[in-house]
Amino acid sequence: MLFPALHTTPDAPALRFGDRGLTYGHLARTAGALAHRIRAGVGDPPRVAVWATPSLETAVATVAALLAGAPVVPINPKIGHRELEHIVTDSEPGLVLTAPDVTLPSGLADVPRVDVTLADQAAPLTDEPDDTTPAFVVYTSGTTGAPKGVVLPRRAVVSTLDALEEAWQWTRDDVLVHALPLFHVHGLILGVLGPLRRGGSVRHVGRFSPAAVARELNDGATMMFGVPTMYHRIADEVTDDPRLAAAFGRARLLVSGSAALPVHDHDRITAATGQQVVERYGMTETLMNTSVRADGQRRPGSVGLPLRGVALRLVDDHGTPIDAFDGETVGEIEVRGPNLFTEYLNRPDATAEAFHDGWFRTGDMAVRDPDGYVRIVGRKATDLIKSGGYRIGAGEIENALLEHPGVAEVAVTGEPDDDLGERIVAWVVPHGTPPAADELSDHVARLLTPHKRPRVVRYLDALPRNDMGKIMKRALR
Ligand code: MCA
Ligand code: AMP
Repeated sequence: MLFPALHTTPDAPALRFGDRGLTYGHLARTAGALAHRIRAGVGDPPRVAVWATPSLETAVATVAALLAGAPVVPINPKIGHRELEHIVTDSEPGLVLTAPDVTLPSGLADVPRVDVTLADQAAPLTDEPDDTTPAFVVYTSGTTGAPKGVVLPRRAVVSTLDALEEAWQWTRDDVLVHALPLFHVHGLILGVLGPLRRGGSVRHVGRFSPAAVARELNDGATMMFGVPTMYHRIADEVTDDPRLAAAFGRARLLVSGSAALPVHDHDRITAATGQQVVERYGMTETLMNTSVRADGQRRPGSVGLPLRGVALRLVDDHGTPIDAFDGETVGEIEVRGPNLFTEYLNRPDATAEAFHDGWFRTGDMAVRDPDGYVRIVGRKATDLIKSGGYRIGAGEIENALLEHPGVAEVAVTGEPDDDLGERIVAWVVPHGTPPAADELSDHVARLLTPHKRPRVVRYLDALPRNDMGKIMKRALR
């Protein structure tokens, strides 16, 4: 059973989005009724798309689909038409679940729509499927090509959330606050299903601002989840605002993930609030791998120890395991455990390539301290960019830009950015008169999604290439 509190504590608060909330009893009835509709309507394969606005309806739709045993494909509500077409064709959802007031894009016109209503109708909960059943298909970028659908079984969700219960001493008394998008692992699986599995509650504040999060921390919230960009903005503001700093000082736990939180931001937050932010490290394919424990030593720049059930090793360039715990020897992180995905949907080739002797190759480079603490020092692939905590492949942006008539050649790179971690830069050899930077940026936003748009466009007469004709991206930096 994924969410025991649906059966045991009907009067306890479960979800709050702005000023709308649901108790566990109300959630059980609403999601129970929706689960019956999903089972009756979904067909085969039984996947459902969820139009993942930051709303109660998204949370209810997700819980209902999980109760029904229909894997959820969360869709970014700002998605562009090319990316949507790919996801719909690849995942073949039998239904799309959405809040009632939404106009869906034409790319979903052929998928039967079910409006999620919060009417308090009585419906018995269905029997839940077993642990190997897929719970989610989450689309995430690779270095080349279109995003891949990561198939996550229920077992992965359960094992990750229960390992975090232990690491963070996470209980039903915790009230989580965040402003994360609900179409990725961080906001949806950790940030909504996490509290529901514990029997606690989540308050989503909508658009992120330090003030909105602080209001909830002053009003009983105990934990915050965020990406480093959010903590960077918090660090900027708490430094000059003692009242804001006091609100963050009140939290039981501030957790950062999805990208590295720079030591400078750790230090500024600690100086102003007395809090030491806890970092955890995960991936769409692996859910959570490591974390600093609530009762463990906080060490800025470190993502802590492997979580319960997770085996982690470092390997060298030849794939040979590295024994060193010396804080110096760098290797690629490989992981194994019940937290892992089962496959990339429709991509046996990519699935096979992602594993090495049964271990998942993360592409993240790290060192281990003598006490086992893991420190991530970089990534193997320069063509994966992390901007605002979103993973973005250079290749998909290059392909999108090449569709613009004003672009003859292009290379996309990530450049250090204080706020976003990395910003997307497009190096363009124009075809005729160079198009305005905004035009190229809007082109990518329309085709793919706004967070994949280049923030900087630089024009060149030619791209640097080696003797084989391959673009030398390092020469662009
Ligand atoms: C901007 N906008 C546009 C355009 N430009 N819309 C259309 N066309 C354009 N050209 C819109 C955006 O959609 C957005 O709307 C608003 O204008 C501001 O956009 P932007 O500047 O991109 O926002 P930002 O200030 O850069 O956002 C920072 C952020 C965001 C809030 C931190 O990056 C964010 O939410 N990041 C979270 C990423 C995340 O959850 N990653 C988890 C991956 P609006 O504001 O209305 O949206 S899962 C994972 O990584 C693993 C498992 C893990 O370890 O967690
Ligand atoms: P995604 O698949 O979008 O979930 O991105 C996963 C990637 O985010 C990982 O492979 C890491 O490169 C990065 N990541 C997640 N958490 C952290 C962290 N705490 N520190 C550094 N990198 C992180």
